[in-house]
Amino acid sequence: MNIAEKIIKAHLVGGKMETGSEIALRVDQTLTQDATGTMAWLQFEALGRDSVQTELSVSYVDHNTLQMGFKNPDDHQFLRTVAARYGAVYSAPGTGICHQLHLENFAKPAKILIGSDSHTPTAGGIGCLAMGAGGLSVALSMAGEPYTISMPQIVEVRLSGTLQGFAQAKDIILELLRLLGTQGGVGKIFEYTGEGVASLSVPERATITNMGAELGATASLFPSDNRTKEFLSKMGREDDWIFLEADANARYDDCVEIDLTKLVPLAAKPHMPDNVVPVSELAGMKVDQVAMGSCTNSSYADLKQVADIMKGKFVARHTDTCVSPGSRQVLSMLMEDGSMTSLLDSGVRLLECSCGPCIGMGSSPHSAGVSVRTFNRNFEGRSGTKDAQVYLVSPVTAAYCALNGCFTDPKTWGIPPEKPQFPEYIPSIKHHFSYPAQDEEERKKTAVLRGPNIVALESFAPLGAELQGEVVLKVGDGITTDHIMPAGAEITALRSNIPVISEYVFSRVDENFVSRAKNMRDSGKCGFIVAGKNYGQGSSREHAALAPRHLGIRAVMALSFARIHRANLINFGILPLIFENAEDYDNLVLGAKILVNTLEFDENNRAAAEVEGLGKICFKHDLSEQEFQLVRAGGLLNFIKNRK
Ligand code: MIC
Ligand code: SF4
Repeated sequence: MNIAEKIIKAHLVGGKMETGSEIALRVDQTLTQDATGTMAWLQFEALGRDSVQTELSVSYVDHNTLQMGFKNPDDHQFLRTVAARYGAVYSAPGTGICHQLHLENFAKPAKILIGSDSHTPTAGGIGCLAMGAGGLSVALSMAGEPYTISMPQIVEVRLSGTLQGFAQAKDIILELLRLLGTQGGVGKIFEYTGEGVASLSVPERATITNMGAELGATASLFPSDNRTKEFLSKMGREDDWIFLEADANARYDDCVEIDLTKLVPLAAKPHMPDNVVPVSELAGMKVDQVAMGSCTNSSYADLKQVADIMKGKFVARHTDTCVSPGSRQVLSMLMEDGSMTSLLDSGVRLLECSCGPCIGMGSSPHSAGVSVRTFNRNFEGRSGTKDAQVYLVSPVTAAYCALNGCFTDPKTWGIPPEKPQFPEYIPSIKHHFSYPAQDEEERKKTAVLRGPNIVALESFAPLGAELQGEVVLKVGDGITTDHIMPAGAEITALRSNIPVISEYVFSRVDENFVSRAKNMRDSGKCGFIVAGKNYGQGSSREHAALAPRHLGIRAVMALSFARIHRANLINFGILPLIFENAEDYDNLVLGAKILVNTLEFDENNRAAAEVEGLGKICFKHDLSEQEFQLVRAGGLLNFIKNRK
């Protein structure tokens, strides 16, 4: 068996391990973050459990840490008290980014982790099968329900040789994105093998597994070997280590080979993570901003290397350069060895240990600015500046951009920096987490505090026999959840208030969408969205399904869907329908009047719609029996309540 099969087998509570068939998995750990976590916790409460049922659940605050009014602080207070009430660990704002913190403090080899964030697979760097999911799916995991997915294909990524020169772990995953594209990982787990694996430390591996999310992959996995043991013991967690490797004769569904010796520094150009070219091709381009950090590249080693390169030199005057360390642990280590002083002396601005600029929480580039980032996403507008041009690179490349004020050819960079040795763990970090009382009776005394920003959940009607309405929006390929439900400081602060955040759905794509959808809904009809390929790629934010559902959207008709978003649509009772004939996508225009008879869905996963003036259009739907029941019930919460 390969590693994925070993972990899945040990957690399988339903279904067969055959590619494509539905499997149910026991969940060991969950993580939530504030932007998706308030909803997840409200949903958990609605499930009526007295305690979380997992080995460990952690509630992180890292996305909306700005406190420019009551909204985010209300969310933080709710998350702190709800964690104490139901038995989760709480990580306060400023402690760090959920994925970096989880890797350092909690992730374990051979466990299953489900997180309400698409970059949860970061923990695959330590040999943990970690998957991103919508908040409601995570709420269910916290309530002790198994997590259901269709059995992915397991793809081997064989790394030969070792990295040379200025190439870094980031360049490995950028190369994979160049080769496979943002849809190349849908329905797949990538498992890393080969001699190159041993040359990579856990944080380097985590950079790679983190950005597997940009391939659309379900998860990415590294073995748990001596490097893993070394990392865990440096983190004071040697006892959490176990050996985990694929069998010598393990089988994989497919194989991709990457020769590490051939890799050069790469960059993803605007506005997609798979738009990858060698950095040398960009030489001469002026850089207005450099931002270092995010859950992809904010480890000690990442930032230490940057500090080593910058030592005694200065950031170009026109290049606004900032760093957000991944955790307090990382920050303390950088302070202790003097690296932080040298970064600050070079002119780097120090931001809080949080997501920050990655999700448009401050440090947006100026209009039309070129921003070079060590992050994982460069979708249009995500930085908070609509016409910014965002490039994704490794920390070393970012450092040279900051010093030179422009992209330069790596051949001119001189001698590559040494790989830093990982310092010893700083035990005081433990004090930054709040651990719940052991005793359930004690926990029950905790009052869950809800400020006005926390708005109660809405309940949705079940699916009727007929869905009648109109196409209220037509979009093309590659629509991301950032297009559907934009991020940024003001909008993300509304994540706990669905009626209000719904006003922003598709606001950057079509400013009349909301009023069209509401008119349709208020006239008692359904809204339909027509979309191209990979609809809903990117973030796990369920608001991209929940808010459209609030606006009366009952089906999305697309050429294909991204995995997590598809699950979110189903969780909130929206039908994901796939065009049987691609030409029908062209024929179905804005305003088309549609009637879907939901009783006519047949066992061959086919559905049909009657379109005025066009006749019958056929759709496929790949809903399992259970998923279909969820949609029928009007969503997962209704389904669970009915089951009771
Ligand atoms: C992101 O990177 O887009 C986010 C913000 O972390 C999201 C979660 C969210 O929207 O809150 C993600 O990737 O899942
Ligand atoms: Fe935070 Fe950015 Fe990572 Fe999302 S991708 S978890 S916003 S750092």
